[in-house]
Amino acid sequence: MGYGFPAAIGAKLGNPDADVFAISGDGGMQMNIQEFATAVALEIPLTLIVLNNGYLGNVRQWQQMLFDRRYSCTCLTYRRSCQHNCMDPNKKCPKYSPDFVKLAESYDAYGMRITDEKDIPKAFEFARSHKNAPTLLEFIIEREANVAPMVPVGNSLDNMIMEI
Ligand SMILES: Cc1ncc(C[n+]2csc(CCOP(=O)(O)OP(=O)(O)O)c2C)c(N)n1
Ligand SMILES: [Mg+2]
Repeated sequence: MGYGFPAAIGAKLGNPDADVFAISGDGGMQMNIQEFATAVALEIPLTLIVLNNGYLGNVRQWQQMLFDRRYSCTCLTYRRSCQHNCMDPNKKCPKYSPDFVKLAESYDAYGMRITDEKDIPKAFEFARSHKNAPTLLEFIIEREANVAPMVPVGNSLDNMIMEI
């Protein structure tokens, strides 16, 4: 986590003629978000693709599948005043936490939020049009979508779950 953005800066510096894309979750993106300062200062046109499910999803998936959906420290829209045993990821949640578009713009970079598949081509055109600063494309995705394979806690690779 957090490796993609700085690695993409290095990739673009080493290959200035290549189009460089970094793909990250919303949690991973925040682990080195300060590298916006570097990319903006060096006028590096990267495309940052953030898949935003509002969770540290990989860990939430364990809690969901193996611990009866007892979510702990994985919901990125959690607030202290939330119901302790919240089971509804969409109920009264803050809409954006953080607002990645504002965050990108606050660094003098570009940002766009995509909530509809039909806007994907427009989003990449938006990114491609910027030649002197990074563009963050925030894709809002299904909150509780899961991924395979996964290794259950305390198990060996032999017990990997291959299908969700
Ligand atoms: C530096 C670091 N800290 C913690 C982890 C453990 N970890 C693996 S996936 C994950 C959550 C990732 O969340 P996000 O980036 O939002 O992606 P998602 O799983 O939601 O798609 C965590 C905390 C890690 N891999 N690397
Ligand atoms: Mg996530």
